[in-house]
Amino acid sequence: MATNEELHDHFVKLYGIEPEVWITCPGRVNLIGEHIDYHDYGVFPMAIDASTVILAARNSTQNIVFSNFDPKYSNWESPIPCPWTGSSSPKWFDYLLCGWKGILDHEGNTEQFGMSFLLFGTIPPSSGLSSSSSLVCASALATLSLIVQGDPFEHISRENFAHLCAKSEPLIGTLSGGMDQAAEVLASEGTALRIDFNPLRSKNIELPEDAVFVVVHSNTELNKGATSHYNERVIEGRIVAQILKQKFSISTPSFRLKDVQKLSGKSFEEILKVVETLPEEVNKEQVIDLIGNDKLEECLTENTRKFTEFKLRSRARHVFSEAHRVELFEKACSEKDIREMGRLMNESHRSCAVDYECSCRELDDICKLYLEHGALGARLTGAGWGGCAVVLMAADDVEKVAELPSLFVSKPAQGIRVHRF
Ligand code: ADP
Ligand code: NG1
Ligand code: MG
Repeated sequence: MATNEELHDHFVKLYGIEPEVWITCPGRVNLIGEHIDYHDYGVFPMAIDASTVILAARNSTQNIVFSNFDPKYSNWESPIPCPWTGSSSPKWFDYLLCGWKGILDHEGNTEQFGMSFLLFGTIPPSSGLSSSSSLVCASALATLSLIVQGDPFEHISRENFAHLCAKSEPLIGTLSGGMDQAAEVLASEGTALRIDFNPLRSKNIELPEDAVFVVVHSNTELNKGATSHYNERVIEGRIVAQILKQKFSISTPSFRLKDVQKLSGKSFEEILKVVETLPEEVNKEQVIDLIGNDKLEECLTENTRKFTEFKLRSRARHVFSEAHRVELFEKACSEKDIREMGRLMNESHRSCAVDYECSCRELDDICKLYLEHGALGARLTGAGWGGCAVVLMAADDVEKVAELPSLFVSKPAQGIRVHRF
């Protein structure tokens, strides 16, 4: 763990100039609402203490330079103008370039300028605690803070900044939703968040005092930018949306399931019944028979055109039932009913594991172990296929899991912030 002084001295030694700004951006743990943000359904995360720090300054060279305090990540450098527009096999610096590009595009008439960044991160990477978005948001705020004077959030609202970061991260190839950037930008210390999309908005939520959330690593990782699992799920959901629009004679260009449900006027219970009539495993030709080639093309992107096999019924069952559980979780939370919160987390994990197939043996085992030791609920958090679980314990029972492996006990942390030297 580097101290603030060490980071400052490292920056000065590396670049021969003083840092101008210090950015701190938290990671997040999602308590419930997995794989539904890209369908615009509301989610329930909180920011965590583990964070990304970026020290940054304009330099007098014509270069953009990124260094990492952790020597396992090599330095990256480019002369300006840097032609970067995205990456299909992202390296660590590509996440910084997403944030940098998002701000320059937003600012419109700002020319590229030489700048030096030093990054130090304590969020376990590829573990569902959203280290990736923390890099994107920290880089965006570092860039913006070098362009504008004073408080950058007087220049752009936190909501618009989070939205901009969410639009920028897909430049590394994932068709992500906006949960992570919103959680990391909008969080207030001491409260979890209910986040809704389109338009982006958030509510601070007090967690029951007797609820303790423990984050546990399954000792497996998944780099989402390097695999196609995540995008496969997004495309499957879009195909379901096209089928349901046809079924309900709905006319909208949107292929997000929340829009389809809203326009159908159906409740969660009603739409879940319709879901049971969908086909389960289909190939590309069968999808074309169902919705036509044009509608399928609307769903696909350059890097997802190669997909040939899709699962529909179980994926849709997960999305609608998970969106419903977020509503029920918020209600249980307001009633301080931690048993019900735990039950919903267990249901969420089951749905992720069985219907969405985004768990893995190690995550299932960790959840089971905690439940056997008195946890009220345990589920994977983030995209899954490895990474972390979040466990709900009654405060009085925490000692029952004292001997078990854990990463940290999580308290809701503060969102992204900037300090000027
Ligand atoms: P996560 O669930 O943590 O967001 P992702 O797969 O989306 O997982 O992103 C992980 C990637 O983010 C890593 O492969 C790495 O490129 C980058 N990353 C995360 N933390 C750091 C760090 N401290 N230093 C450099 N790169 C990092
Ligand atoms: P992680 O696992 O933190 O990369 C991803 C997505 C979220 C959301 C969750 C699943 C990105 C930036 N984040 O999180 O938008 O869809 O998976 O709920 O891709
Ligand atoms: Mg990520």
